[in-house]
Amino acid sequence: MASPQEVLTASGRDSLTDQEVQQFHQQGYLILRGLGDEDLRRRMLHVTLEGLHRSIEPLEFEADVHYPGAPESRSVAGGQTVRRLKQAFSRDIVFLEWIQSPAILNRLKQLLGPQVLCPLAHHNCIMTKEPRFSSDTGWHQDIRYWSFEQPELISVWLALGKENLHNGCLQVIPGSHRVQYDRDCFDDAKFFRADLDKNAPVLAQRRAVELEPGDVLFFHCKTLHAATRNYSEDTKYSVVFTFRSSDNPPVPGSRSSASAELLLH
Ligand SMILES: O=C(O)CCC(=O)C(=O)O
Repeated sequence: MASPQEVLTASGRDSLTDQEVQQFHQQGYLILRGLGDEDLRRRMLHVTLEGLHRSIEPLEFEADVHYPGAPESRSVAGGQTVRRLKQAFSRDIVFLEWIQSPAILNRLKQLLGPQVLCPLAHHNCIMTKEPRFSSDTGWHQDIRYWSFEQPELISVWLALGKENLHNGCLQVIPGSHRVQYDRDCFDDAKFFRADLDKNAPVLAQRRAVELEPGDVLFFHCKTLHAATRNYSEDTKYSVVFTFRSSDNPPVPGSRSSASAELLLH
């Protein structure tokens, strides 16, 4: 469970307090309660359910990732279970409205600087976690496959419904974004190894990011995080985007530079 000091309530403000800014920099994540505008949240959920119902591409399937618990291929039982509705921005204007709302953009500016961009190459999706055929995502840092001049990006995660340990909420390691871990702490796929004795004290610090509908998590691209499969009866839905400052461009020729970016106003 997140401790009370880590849980802050938006309380009508459209900015972070100094304490919240400091907390983000120290912990590498920040939970903000009730930040998602209720009308926008409902519209995003509607677009999500519609996208699933009509199988609107591009989709990522659980079977594509080969994580523990995932169906072996798209053709076996559960093989058509969707893991992500990709390209969220191309699905409905509501996602742009959400990230451009002062509640989000003002806070990002406080953390990243006056000019904020949203790379479309990363996240830009709705994560769906189905009860029966979802998978375990191992401990990792999102920056592992991203290429920017500096490892300084922030992801914003909006809970469209409840998120808890039972349905596979995110878990994070506070302060891990400030630590340089040895290369051998990670496996070949750059997952932080849970089977390694020397990683045990790090993983013992895990915190569950339990969210109510409309709660938002800001987290740093080097923050170690993981999530289990969904053990509940209901699907979990979360909207995720990533942001950078204008002085931290993607490395030319990398996958991070291969897609357009939104300059936010
Ligand atoms: O919800 C999950 O299973 C984890 C998602 C995640 O960590 C990611 O996509 O980077």
